[in-house]
Amino acid sequence: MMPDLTAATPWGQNAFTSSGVIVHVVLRKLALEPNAQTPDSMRRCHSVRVHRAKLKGPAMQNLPVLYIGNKNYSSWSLRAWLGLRVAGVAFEEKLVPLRTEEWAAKAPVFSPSAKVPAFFDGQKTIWEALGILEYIADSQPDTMLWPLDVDVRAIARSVSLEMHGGFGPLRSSMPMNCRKSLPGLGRGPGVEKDINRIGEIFKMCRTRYGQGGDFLFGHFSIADAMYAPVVSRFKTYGVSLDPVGNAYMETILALPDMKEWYAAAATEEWVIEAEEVK
Ligand SMILES: N[C@@H](CCC(=O)N[C@@H](CS)C(=O)NCC(=O)O)C(=O)O
Repeated sequence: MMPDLTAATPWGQNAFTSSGVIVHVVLRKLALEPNAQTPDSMRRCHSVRVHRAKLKGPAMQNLPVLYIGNKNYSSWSLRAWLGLRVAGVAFEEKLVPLRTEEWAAKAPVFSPSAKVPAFFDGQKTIWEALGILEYIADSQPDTMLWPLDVDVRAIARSVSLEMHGGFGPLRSSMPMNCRKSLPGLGRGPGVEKDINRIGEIFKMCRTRYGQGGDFLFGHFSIADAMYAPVVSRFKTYGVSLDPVGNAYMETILALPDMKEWYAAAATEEWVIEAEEVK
């Protein structure tokens, strides 16, 4: 069992976000169109934020902790963070800046893989963005993080895993950089093929499975969390898709949680030269 780092604060406030501890509580209600795969009990309205507060002291002690890296650069952190936020999971975030001495000291302690994201639920640590989101989907099914229908869920898992293990050329040539606008850059070998495949995925999901809402499978799912950093990259490097894909990208970028992530990234002062495309 990993040590309970939630209670320990030797790292100090500087290790965390500029706003300190952020606690986010949302009653996620799903506003789905009447849909054969959605029972009445699950047809609630989507992402209604009813409470957001900063809690201090004892009130936050039992919250799970999500360890993340720099918001400007850490695409895997964004996947887990956005999934938890849109799903309405209450958590405390702890940001440890990548490639710093602080990182070298802490990462092996908070995560078995020494990578972010890592999620400590008070008893155990879960790592890998997809592993964390799968855990929330399993342990809190009301979050509706996967489509209900088994067949549709299988497709959602397939596209999520395609993202988890694929698109290496795009990921290395177009590192996530929320602060920058670099249209036309990042076109390394193999990137065009990745862009085309991602465009196909967005179009296929939206047209076949997206009728119940604006996301890949209608309501927000893990698949959207997995592709959110790709949308961010396409914004940074000026990648345009077909009208269906472009509308989907607008939906992701307009999410209030996505905007909050961007606003925090804009205030970060760390610069990782190796991640900066010139
Ligand atoms: N497959 C992992 C990837 C995690 C990952 O590579 N995270 C990066 C930050 S975006 C990291 O921790 N890098 C630090 C390092 O490699 O030392 C996941 O899905 O979470």
